[in-house]
Amino acid sequence: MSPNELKQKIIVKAKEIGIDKIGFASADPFVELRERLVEHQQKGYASGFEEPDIEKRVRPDLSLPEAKTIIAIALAYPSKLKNPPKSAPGANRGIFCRASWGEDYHHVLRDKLNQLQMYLHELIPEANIMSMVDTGALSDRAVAERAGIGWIGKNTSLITEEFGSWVYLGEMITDIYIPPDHPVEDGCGDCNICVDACPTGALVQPGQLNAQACIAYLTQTKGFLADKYREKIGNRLYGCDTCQTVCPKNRGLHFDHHPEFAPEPEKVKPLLKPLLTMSKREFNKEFGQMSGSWRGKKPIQRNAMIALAHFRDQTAIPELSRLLLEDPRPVIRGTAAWALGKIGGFEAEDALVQAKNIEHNTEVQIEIERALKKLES
Ligand code: B12
Ligand code: SF4
Ligand code: SF4
Repeated sequence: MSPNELKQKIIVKAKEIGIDKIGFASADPFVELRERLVEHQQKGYASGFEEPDIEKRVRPDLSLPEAKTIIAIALAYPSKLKNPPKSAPGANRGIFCRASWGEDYHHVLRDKLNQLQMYLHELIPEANIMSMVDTGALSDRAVAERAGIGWIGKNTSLITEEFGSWVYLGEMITDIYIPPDHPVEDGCGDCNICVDACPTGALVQPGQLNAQACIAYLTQTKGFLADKYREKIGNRLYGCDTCQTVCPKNRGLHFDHHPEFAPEPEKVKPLLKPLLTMSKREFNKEFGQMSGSWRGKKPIQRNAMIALAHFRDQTAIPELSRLLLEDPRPVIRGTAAWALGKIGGFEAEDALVQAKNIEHNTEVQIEIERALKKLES
């Protein structure tokens, strides 16, 4: 079979198993990316979630010896909620980003890649293959860009012509030669909407992200959230979609043909107050299937308190007070103090005064002092 025939067969099979877009790239080192990653690390812009070894990130042959080709895939996910439940007084809601809607995408893409891998093995039994989605060493976006799946926008997302940036990415490295595709042209032009819309200025220049300032990252941290970001998070519980929802290339695009990614409105826009009292077991039962639960209950609970403060939800005061006075986790007590200071009122002040007398943790004490000062002013 010629390399071109092999490529055509893989493309046909990919369609059959529900892969929305496929592209082929050489497995040569990613030279330009190396420079970007070094700069990224040196400037302290990395999130810490990515593979730390830059050589592994830019050299596919360190993942698979004799690597020749990378097969990149993309799956579209929905961008709209049908009949979204609305926040109401005393029943405010948070939001999970779209990449967390439905079943965890890692499982869905891995399953598709496994099917494709089996097919390639049927055609070429001696092929060596290695697949990855998100958690692999390579930059999924750089691979997809080289394979012609789309271009990297100024918001750093990989944007496809057909599905906009609402796509998950994955790839398969193999030691079989398959003729490569060519990168597509940059489609941003002089648009700069995403950079201007970013609430924290995390897009430091077109295409470059300081992950440490990105809300998508901040919602996933487990410690105290820096003061300057608390107001910016709004009601986001996990992730941030702002630089994608404002993008004109995403306008009107919504694809719901993968039943796995269908969002359950009550899960992706959940009521906030129940999140404060949920046990670990209940949390896992409710949200465990979503990719947005990978960091566990604590960050979501912390973000839920910040969201309740954002809504100035007076009905949350009893629960926030209980957390401030009784929760064993300093981050939860301290954030509850901050939220009470923001919501205000006698009841909130009373809880803060009580907590001031019993609190032993220095960071929490500082939060309580600050909250009380805010209420005085
Ligand atoms: C760490 C990580 C994060 C971090 C950092 C994100 C970032 N932009 O670097 C945080 C937690 C913030 C994050 C957030 C999100 N993530 Co994320 N994340 C990753 C992960 C694991 C590694 C990314 C990485 O290496 N970043 C470091 C930078 C330097 O590398 P890179 O982004 O790949 O580099 C490209 C561009 O940034 C650009 N670039 C880099 N530096 C510079 C400098 C200049 C001057 C220029 C012009 C360009 C440029 O060029 C590179 C390609 O050639 C990938 C999976 C993977 N293994 O690749 C998923 C991934 C990038 N994330 C994904 C998603 C969906 C998201 C969110 C949309 C989720 C959400 N709604 O909250 C947001 C988007 C935020 C954003 N604006 O990027 C998808 C992206 C799909 C797509 N269509 O692009 C990926 C590919 C996961 C997947 N397999 O589908 N993520
Ligand atoms: S995900 Fe949100 S915070 Fe991060 S760059 Fe985009 S708009 Fe900014
Ligand atoms: S908003 Fe404009 S600049 Fe940003 S990614 Fe979309 S097209 Fe590009």
